[in-house]
Amino acid sequence: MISRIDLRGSLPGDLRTVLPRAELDVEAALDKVRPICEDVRHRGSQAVREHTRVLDGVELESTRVPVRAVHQALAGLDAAVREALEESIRRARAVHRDQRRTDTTTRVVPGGTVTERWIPVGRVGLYVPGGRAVYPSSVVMNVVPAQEAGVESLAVTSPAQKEFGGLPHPTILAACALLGVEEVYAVGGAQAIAMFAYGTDECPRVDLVTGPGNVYVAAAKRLLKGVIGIDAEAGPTEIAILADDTADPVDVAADLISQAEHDTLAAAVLVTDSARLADEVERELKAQVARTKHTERITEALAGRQSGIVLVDGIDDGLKVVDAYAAEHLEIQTADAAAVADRVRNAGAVFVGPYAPVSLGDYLAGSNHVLPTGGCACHSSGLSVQTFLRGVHVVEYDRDALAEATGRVVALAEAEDLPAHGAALKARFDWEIPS
Ligand code: HSO
Ligand code: ZN
Repeated sequence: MISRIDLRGSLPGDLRTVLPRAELDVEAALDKVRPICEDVRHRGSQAVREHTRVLDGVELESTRVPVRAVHQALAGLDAAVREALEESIRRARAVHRDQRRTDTTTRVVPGGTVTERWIPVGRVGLYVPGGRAVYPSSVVMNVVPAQEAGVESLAVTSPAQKEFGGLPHPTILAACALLGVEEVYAVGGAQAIAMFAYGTDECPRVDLVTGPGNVYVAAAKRLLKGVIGIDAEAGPTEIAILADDTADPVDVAADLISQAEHDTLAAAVLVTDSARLADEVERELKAQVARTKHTERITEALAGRQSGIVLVDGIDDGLKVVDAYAAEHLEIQTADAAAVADRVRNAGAVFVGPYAPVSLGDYLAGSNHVLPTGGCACHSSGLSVQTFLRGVHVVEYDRDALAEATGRVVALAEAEDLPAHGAALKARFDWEIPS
């Protein structure tokens, strides 16, 4: 059901090849989405509506969802789900509010300062998938950091659903209402990304698009990057667990299964120095998968080459393995888990000890669940307030400070054969280089 990789004895030189990763073929989808994006660019919302009719089977009167429908969806939301979403928003806001950076001013020389000002992106478009993956929690994880960053204009789009009268899924609309987002579009796929990138008569263009989507959405984002800013490309979900003999096999198995539930390509990896735990987790996986709802999907994910149980000689070696893997989510279930977690270098998010499962982070910890996948955790961060801010340097020098800098600027400009650069300073001092 799940493969074993035995690294006891010695670790391979290149640890990154120990666990292969599942990949989406975004390149292949580019040819399909290119004409759609071009069409939307030239014909605006009419093209968006036509592609929605052909691809989603929905005839849209307008691409924009009436504000009334957004509020009606909230009125129809299950009370327990509403309460849980409200608490999820409250905790996420608390964490993301604390991420806000303050401007810094550095006095470089007397009379010369550089201030780094953090300015929110003006208008953001958030893509929310429809179909099998209906994730109101992802609406929270994208909207909250944008709002806390101070983004003034925020639009959400999600595919039109035939069974909901051509509107996006009602829990998506309800989550938007709870977050105070009233600008929502019933558009999915590449046409949604093109609508945001180029703007239409019904939807003003945005500066940045975030949010997960299928392979066509990923392809459109790759194609339109530059026209708009995009977040990282989201690959299949990954969980890695570093555990020793003290971990509970029932919990470890349940956590591996929880993320395997997302997708047949999801990766579930256990790294342990305990052969006993490995055996018990394997037994538990079999028992629990048989009892869960999405047995087939989970079985395929666990049996895939992207999942496995890795045996190592000790936690030090285990840390080397999980660092090389750079998982989207990493759980530490060892004695003194906090000390082990402190030594982790590469992971999208780290979950420490027996009472911090990834599922808590998916919904309610306050942390963000949009995290780097595919090994990108070694160079990228998850979604945060920072995603929605730009740092702008503001340079202020007075006359004396500029005079003091002129000789060096002229020397460097000449070294680069760009004398006009030096001249711009000399002109201010009647072409004399101040001494
Ligand atoms: N684990 C997913 C997020 C999610 N889980 C949404 C449930 N709903 C990627 O971090
Ligand atoms: Zn999840």
